[in-house]
Amino acid sequence: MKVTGAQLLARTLAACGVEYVSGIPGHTIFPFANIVRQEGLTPFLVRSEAISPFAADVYYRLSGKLMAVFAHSVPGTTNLAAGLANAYADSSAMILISGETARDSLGRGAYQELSRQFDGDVAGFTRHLTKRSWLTHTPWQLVEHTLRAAKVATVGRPGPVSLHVYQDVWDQEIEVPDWPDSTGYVITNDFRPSDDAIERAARLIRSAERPLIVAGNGVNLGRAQASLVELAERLNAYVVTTVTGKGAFPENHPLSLGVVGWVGTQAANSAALNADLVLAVGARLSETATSSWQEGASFRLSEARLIQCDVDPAEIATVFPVDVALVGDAGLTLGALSESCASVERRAWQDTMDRLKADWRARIAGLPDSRDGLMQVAPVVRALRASTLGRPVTIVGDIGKNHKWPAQQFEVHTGDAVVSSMGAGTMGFGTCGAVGATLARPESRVISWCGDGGLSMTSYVLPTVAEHRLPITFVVIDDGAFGEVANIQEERYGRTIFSEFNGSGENCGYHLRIDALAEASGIPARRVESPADLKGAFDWAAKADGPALIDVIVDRRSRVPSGGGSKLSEIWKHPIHPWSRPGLSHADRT
Ligand SMILES: Cc1ncc(C[n+]2csc(CCOP(=O)(O)OP(=O)(O)O)c2C)c(N)n1
Ligand SMILES: [Mg+2]
Repeated sequence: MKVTGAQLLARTLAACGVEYVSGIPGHTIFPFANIVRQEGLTPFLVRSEAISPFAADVYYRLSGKLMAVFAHSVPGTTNLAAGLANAYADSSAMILISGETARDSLGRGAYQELSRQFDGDVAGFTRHLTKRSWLTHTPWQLVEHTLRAAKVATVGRPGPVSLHVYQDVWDQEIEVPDWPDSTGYVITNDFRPSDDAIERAARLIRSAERPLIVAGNGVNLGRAQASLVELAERLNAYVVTTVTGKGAFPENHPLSLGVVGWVGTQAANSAALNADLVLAVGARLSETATSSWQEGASFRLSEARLIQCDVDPAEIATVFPVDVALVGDAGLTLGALSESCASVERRAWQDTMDRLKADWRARIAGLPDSRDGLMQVAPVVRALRASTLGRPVTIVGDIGKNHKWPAQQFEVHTGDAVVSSMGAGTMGFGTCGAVGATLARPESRVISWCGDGGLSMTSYVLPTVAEHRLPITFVVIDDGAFGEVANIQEERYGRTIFSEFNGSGENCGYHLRIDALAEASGIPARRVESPADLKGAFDWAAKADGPALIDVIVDRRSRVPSGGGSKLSEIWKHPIHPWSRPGLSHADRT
């Protein structure tokens, strides 16, 4: 049978389980765009290429399935670079397909060719933002490279991959005996630590008096939430999560202490400081989770034993030395530990933690709705939680101070998902990423939680969402500023610059009408200026048959309460070299 390169690629993607293809065509990639629907894939048109990788990133995190994102040579591919880099930093996967200049024209500076240093070199550009890139010269390679790309993207630590296809390859016809079949080419993540390593870890866990489990993004990516609950209950051990690990453990569970680190809860940070054993699962022990690695801020790891489990050995013992390294899939590792450990009563530790947790809850419940007549953010989180009880919710959080409130204060229940980006932390993740959430978890209520800066930076998402009638509720925390930046500037420099939306003082009182922007795009919107109107707005949005937007006007000076972790504005004050501190000697550790 005779087939074209474009048909081969589309078929191979389908064979690898890809359902959605998202992007914008240009002349280097027309034949592929043309064939997508015919080959059983679902096209998803966006208003900017920048949307597609964020959508694919969140889609992969929530479904474990790859989305294909395509772009036209230089302008299209560079336009989606931020989302690609963001996925790479947070270990999320997708397949990027980029059209490249036809081979006969290479090196001449053809229209939309990147060729000053190397001929047709968009692949060179994406190389730094992907786990692996391929330059595809023949239709046969389209099959082989796609099979390899699907495997590399998802096995071990996930990451985005890219295929760069010369324009002339799309229409080349070849004779093939059969359609591509992925069986045997796409393998699974069933790596598990050795029995010996599990036994050494179990021995430490059994002898610990104050063990603490720190669950990170790897638990969510590894879909190991149920195994985590099983191990925590088996050990009777408390669990804290990182921000990206939020949702890995239900926060209404008696053993949950919430999020640890910069935006953590007092209970989580106290537990991390006082634990004598930390079991980190799929957690990098990153800057945000450990309060900039400062000893004695969120963790005191020089005095605690550390067991670190990760599918990528490169992430183990990067800053903090470990007592046991467990390299393997999160679910399989947690399962093996459950089989090797038993429950221990730790009354004094439990009493202390339960008291700290109750104190923290009371503090959050008592946060005022307004200060000096200006709305705060805590009541918005409370209204969101109240309006989503009884139905699974998926919150995709953008970057900025706005996302700290849900990270710290939204109580996630079984079946809920909260998706955040703490690797590259790119604005637009929460707005464009919510698109992928609706495709991955249509049964849940999808919330895009963002700031006015993030929404206006990516406002092309509004017509995209309206066009597809995606049931996303945008909750815009509107403080008329790049509030995170403004707050840090005020704390550190005593003034703001490049951060308040008032034309640098030239146009005082300017305020973008985000509700009008949404309505002009076809999304019904409400502007909320008083806490008393929050409930009505959330109830209205819940009933919307399609997207809705709530523009919440809040105090520019609002700040998330400190749960003990160190703030970004403080990190310059401290030395950040935990390895230079005295701690357990090597002899103690072995
Ligand atoms: C693409 C991008 N540019 C710049 C930054 C740096 N940055 C972090 S938070 C922030 C301000 C966010 O403003 P907004 O969306 O209004 O949220 P707020 O902090 O006001 O809640 C900026 C500029 C970033 N993270 N991503
Ligand atoms: Mg803002």
